[in-house]
Amino acid sequence: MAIKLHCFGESGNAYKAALTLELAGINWSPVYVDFFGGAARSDGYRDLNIMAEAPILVQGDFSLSQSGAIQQWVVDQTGNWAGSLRTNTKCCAGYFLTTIKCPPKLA
Ligand SMILES: N[C@@H](CCC(=O)N[C@@H](CS)C(=O)NCC(=O)O)C(=O)O
Repeated sequence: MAIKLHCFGESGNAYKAALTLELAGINWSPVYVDFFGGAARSDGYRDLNIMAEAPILVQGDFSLSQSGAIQQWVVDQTGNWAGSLRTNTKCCAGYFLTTIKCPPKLA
């Protein structure tokens, strides 16, 4: 079933999801959201995504918002870009340390 990503070019979050779909070799197509024209605030779009955000991935009755969740979905579907446990652990640790702004001694 066709995979659509509701997105717009200026959105880094949409780009993140689109790039992952593309690099994983998934057959998908974009649906342009006229974000700056207020399309994401329309009732129709809110029916699709109650948070009124882009991107959102739609495949038939299935829909998924949040660029990170879309990336994980791509990994789950394809096994591509999963990385190794070791790399992922390092990434998570790095993210955690930079996010909580550890004192330099701990980081
Ligand atoms: N956590 C979300 C954030 C998505 C997001 O904030 N998208 C922006 C466009 S880049 C948006 O739609 N914002 C809604 C608004 O500002 O009203 C994700 O990663 O997908």
